[in-house]
Amino acid sequence: MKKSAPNNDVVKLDVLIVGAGFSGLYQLLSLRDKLGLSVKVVEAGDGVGGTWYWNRYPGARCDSESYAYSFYFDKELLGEWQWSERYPGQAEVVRYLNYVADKFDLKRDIKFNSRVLSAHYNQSRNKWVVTTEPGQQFECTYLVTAVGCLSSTNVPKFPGQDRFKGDWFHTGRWPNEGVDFTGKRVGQIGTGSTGIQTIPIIAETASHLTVFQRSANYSVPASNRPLSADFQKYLRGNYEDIKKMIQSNTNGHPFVFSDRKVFDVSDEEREEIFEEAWTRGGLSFRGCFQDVAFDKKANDLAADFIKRKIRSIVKNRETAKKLTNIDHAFGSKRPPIDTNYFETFNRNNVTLVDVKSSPIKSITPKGVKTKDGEYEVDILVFATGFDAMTRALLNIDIQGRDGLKLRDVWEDGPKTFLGLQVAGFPNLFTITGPGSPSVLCNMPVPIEQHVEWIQDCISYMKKNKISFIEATEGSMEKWVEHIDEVVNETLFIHAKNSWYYGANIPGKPRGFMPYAGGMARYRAICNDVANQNYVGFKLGDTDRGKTYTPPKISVDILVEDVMANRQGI
Ligand code: NA7
Repeated sequence: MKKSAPNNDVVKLDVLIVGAGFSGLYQLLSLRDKLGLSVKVVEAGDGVGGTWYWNRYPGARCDSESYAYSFYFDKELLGEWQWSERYPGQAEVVRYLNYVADKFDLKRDIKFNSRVLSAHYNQSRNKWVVTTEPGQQFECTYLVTAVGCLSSTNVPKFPGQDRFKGDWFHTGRWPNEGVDFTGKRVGQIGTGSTGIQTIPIIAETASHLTVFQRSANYSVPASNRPLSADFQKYLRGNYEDIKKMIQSNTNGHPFVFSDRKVFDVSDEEREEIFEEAWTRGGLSFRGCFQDVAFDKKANDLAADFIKRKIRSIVKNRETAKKLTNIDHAFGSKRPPIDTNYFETFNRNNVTLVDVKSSPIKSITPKGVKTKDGEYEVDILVFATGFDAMTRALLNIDIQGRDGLKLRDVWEDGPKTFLGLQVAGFPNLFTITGPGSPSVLCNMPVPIEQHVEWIQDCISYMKKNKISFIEATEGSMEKWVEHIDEVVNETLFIHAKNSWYYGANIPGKPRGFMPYAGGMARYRAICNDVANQNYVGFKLGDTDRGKTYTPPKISVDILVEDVMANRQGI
């Protein structure tokens, strides 16, 4: 790392945003063009896209429907952009984000190839001082992190890994130029949403693919297809209704959960409904009954249906047994959708190795050694996920009031108020931070909500001559309690080994990180907080030495007030 730039090179700004994915781009536009502030974005990659910039692995595809995986803040943009498929591939999402960045002339304010190392709050000047890897310094009043929830990769540390003679890649840091698997023996570790996407594609060209599965997973067909001209026409005429739907329902996806319950219908009728949902494909499968996501007995029937489907697809009985030996409730871990995943195990160049019963002991120079033997491979693919939701923030040395370190505050797990702020870190906003619905939703929906909430908040501060805002300790503690309360009403508690709980990273504190109370309820709470002059936050004016904490009502009462908006997970 080079030395920091001399002081006279410090870039002074109203706002610095970290990250140029969906969140960073829209936040830049919102604060620069709508509020007229001086704003820059710093981005580690050399292009826009965030998680989509890095995740270029074969088969990378969004599991939200394209027309909902879009910005809805600008009518013209909605009218101009046409998605080509039901589920957009990685390259198309990156094209879309470039289109947005160019349309709104955002790139001139983005500093690429620039990774934030530290961000320290200077209390006497009420400024954040931010240092980046090329040694650039920024000084800003507001610091907004738009670093994504799934951006810091998890590469497990197996003994002997550095002695491996072949090439290895993590799906979340895929080389720009791609990887040629033709005629190669490939080993892949991981069968989460990512692994389920890569496996069918790698199998097409590899001489042999060995899949190392630790946990078997449910998956429903994506039924991906080109969007027809008729559907495109329908979209153009109905964006307002779609917007209303995705912004008012529980998970930001363009479907509503059915009212009917699993046991309200006959066995035959239930089978038909599951069958129809399976054929339609995609994430809406879980919405075909109202109680699949809440009631374990209802969930068991959905799980049983999927397992029967897997058995009907996979010809080898042993392989089918490994694939259906699933240890969690359907949807309690992120439910993948796929294209030919289970079918791929019928190929004679694909082998499934169960590394739960026969764990990986080491990586050898030639391949992967499990308890039962060694598998020689030329290329090793780690589809092993992310240190989700916290690592990207903790990788930055963030220090708030009196040198308070975020790493210390989060030592036992992340704590925030609304996922938006942490007590002790004034004017630091964390878009889709832990404690917000984020990964449980179609991401652009919570992103737009956070960006607009932050814009309104800063606008309110300017109008009222308030120079800092900071979550109070009390509201943060109450929010953390509330996160636990709501998750206990869901089936997520049946998969405490998921990355939602931080369980995929050895030594990471365990606790459910996203907010499971539903986007509708969350939005209502955020609106109430803002409408009540930012109850739960401490606001003040450093120039006049005044600090003001809105009295009003406490957060737990507020939460009860909006419980009525609850709509499932
Ligand atoms: P996930 O969902 O965290 O999946 C990672 C996979 O890697 C999963 O099958 C893990 O098994 C496996 N894994 C992780 N560490 C190991 C070790 N040490 N040994 C064997 N297997 C391991 O990440 P994805 O990238 O698939 O998806 C993340 C999100 O990105 C997804 O939800 C979408 O939103 C996009 P495990 O299940 O932990 O036993």
